[in-house]
Amino acid sequence: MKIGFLAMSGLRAHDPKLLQLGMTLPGVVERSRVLQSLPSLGLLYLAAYTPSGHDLHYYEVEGEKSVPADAFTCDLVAISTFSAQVNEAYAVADCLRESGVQVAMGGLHVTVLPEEALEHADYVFLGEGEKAWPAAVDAIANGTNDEGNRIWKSADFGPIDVCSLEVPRYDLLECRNYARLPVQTTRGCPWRCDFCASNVMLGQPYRKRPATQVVRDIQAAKQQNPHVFIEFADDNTFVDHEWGKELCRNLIPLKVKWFTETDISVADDPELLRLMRRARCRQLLIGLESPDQDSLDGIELRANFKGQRSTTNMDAVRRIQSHGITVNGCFILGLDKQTPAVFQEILDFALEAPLYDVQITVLTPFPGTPLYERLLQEGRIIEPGRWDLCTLFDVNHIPLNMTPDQLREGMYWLVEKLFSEDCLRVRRKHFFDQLW
Ligand code: B12
Ligand code: SF4
Repeated sequence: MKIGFLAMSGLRAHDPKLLQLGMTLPGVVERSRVLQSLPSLGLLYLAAYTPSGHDLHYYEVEGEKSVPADAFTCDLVAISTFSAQVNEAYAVADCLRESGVQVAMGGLHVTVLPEEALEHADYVFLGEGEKAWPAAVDAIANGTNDEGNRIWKSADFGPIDVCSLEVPRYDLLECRNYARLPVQTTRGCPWRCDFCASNVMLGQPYRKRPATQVVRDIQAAKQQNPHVFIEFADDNTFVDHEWGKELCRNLIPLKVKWFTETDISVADDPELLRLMRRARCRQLLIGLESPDQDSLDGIELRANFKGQRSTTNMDAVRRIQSHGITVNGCFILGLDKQTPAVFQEILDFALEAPLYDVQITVLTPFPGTPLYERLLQEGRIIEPGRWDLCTLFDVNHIPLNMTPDQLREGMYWLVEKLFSEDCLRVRRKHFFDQLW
């Protein structure tokens, strides 16, 4: 069969004022350029797990109108979904199916809402695809999918062993010149933040890959671009500090720069930070969520991890940055305990720490999360089912201690302050000064 792997690329946001601001603010433009250019690791894994003998192609599209003609000549197209782009993905799927192409959909959104996806896809996959996908491809190709099985559940095929994953098929990216490529070192996260969409589908504990296999994948990525920057597509890389040190020791000889997401506990371990620096870690993205203790208490449901760390977050950021690793501190706007004072408090934190990079997002009720269920029950989702608003930048809930308009206005104000030339200079100058 000719099989296409179709990624919906580009970032999503609808709020017109925010978009207008984003076009002009250097900090925002810089980061979104970087983010636009990452291929879908999930699809590259699926390609690696496709049984041999099929003709494989990777496509990136921004919407229905940009689907390349070649995709319409496939027998089967696999599409990966996030909530924010799912309506566009459904439109693309409808279009392909009208032309006789079979469509398989998987990923976070359809894992939570498979019935919705069945309206648009021939096959819907729930959870990780490494075992279900090859079985389905065989059944479709050999005409043995007799019972017309349309829903394929990862759970029916046993756990995925991340210690022996195939190399993602970076070679399918061919001549597209990606400056950054994703590599995975871990799957999942031991914590359970009530708003987090990442681990709603994994259904398996936090898993770490052997460092040697991560090295193998980076080498494969380097074959596409010897100067590639690696983005670890993890939720929380350095939970296990000893494993993290081993990983870094293995990364040092590769001389490759990298970025990852992790929790603030890395700051407790100077040896780990030194090794990360030697291994060329350029930035850690860390969910600080809010500068005040009240808002953080209770948002992590297992051990109140974020509430417990709140008072030491600023020192922790400083310790990490003093090792020459920049921190991208993420804050969520619209948490239940936040009042309109939070916008100024975030600005103060960012300037005082100071944070090299800052990411602010709006509290987003992603389907399948505890937050979504709670807000729905409380009648606080403004437009339930508006998945296109799950961008992390569009307000679709009623906060407790401010109005949706106050939340929007506060966000505009904060974006303008945080990403202005002046503020960027202050935040970044300190980082470089302390290195000398
Ligand atoms: C790296 C990353 C990005 C990258 C690359 C995205 C990409 N093209 O894949 C960039 C920076 C571009 C990005 C952008 C966005 N992201 Co993002 N991103 C991530 C991150 C950190 C890792 C994703 C990843 O690579 N995982 C590793 C791979 C191996 O796993 P996977 O993709 O889930 O694929 C597996 C299964 O899902 C399944 N599968 C997936 N697709 C299919 C299809 C078929 C047919 C089958 C059989 C199986 C299958 O099999 C795969 C292998 O096991 C996740 C966090 C997370 N844990 O998912 C957030 C995350 C996915 N992102 C999120 C969001 C909101 C976005 C944006 C919408 C933000 C925005 N405003 O634009 C955009 C949307 C991008 C787009 N155009 O669709 C949310 C999505 C929540 C949701 N329910 O929708 C997440 C969960 C972050 C969060 N905690 O909120 N993202
Ligand atoms: S620490 Fe991060 S990845 Fe882990 S559950 Fe919380 S938000 Fe999700």
